[in-house]
Amino acid sequence: MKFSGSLSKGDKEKATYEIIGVPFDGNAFKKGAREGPKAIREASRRLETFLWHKKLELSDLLYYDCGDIKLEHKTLLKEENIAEFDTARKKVFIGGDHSISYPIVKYLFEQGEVARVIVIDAHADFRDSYKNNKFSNACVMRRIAELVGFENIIEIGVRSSSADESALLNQIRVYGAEMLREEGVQEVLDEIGKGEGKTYLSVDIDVLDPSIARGVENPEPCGLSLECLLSLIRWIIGKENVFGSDVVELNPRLDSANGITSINASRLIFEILACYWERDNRSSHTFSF
Ligand SMILES: [Mn+2]
Repeated sequence: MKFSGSLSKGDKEKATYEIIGVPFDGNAFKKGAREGPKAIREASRRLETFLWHKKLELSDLLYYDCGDIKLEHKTLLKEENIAEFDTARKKVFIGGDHSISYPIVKYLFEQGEVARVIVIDAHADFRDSYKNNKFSNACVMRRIAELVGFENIIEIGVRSSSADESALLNQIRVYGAEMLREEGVQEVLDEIGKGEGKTYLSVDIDVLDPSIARGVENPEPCGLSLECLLSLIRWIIGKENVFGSDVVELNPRLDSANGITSINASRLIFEILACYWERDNRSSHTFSF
């Protein structure tokens, strides 16, 4: 099953954007995120194909769902897996646990397609090692910061880290969940300012409040509303030169019976694709709902 609105295989050359599933949870503690891409594709078909707030049909956006990267259960995602995709098309990767972001960013960074990384996540993910695994999903932003430079990392929505991690966070830019709540989203966005060069955007679905995103390995209280998250996405993709993005950490085994976390994740992917399209096709951007 393809993500709702995908071009058919016969028309895939018309695609401007690509969706790629990464069914991998080898670096997560609780397993199940490998089933994320399938659950998100199924959930995408439960939503209308007409984006009411943007007056766009999904089919207007011209994207192709390439399916999943073939990975054995314990095989790490490698840069070679990413290399088979054409870097001319903007991408959305569907995880998978958060550790998938590292090989993706590493490959794109080495191709000159990433200069700065913005992550929207409840957790800092800044441990040097977790349970003897330096590539754990709990270490992913530390590894990425070491790769692209601490000064090129922005974390938004964070509300959890260890004390050791916290001591290092002054080397990157962090806009915590309470800051978004107290100062307002727009004020925080103004403070972030526009970056230079290409940006990679990683969205951990656990940044949402657990009441609307139960299907995650590490739910963290006091999270963002979906409206807040969508505003962040609109601003970031509207202002930054975002070449690639991912939506990670959905674990359908832990989701509510009505699959609301999968629904919210697919709604988020609709927004990312529509924002790519608006940036490329509309001269002015609106950030209202
Ligand atoms: Mn997280």
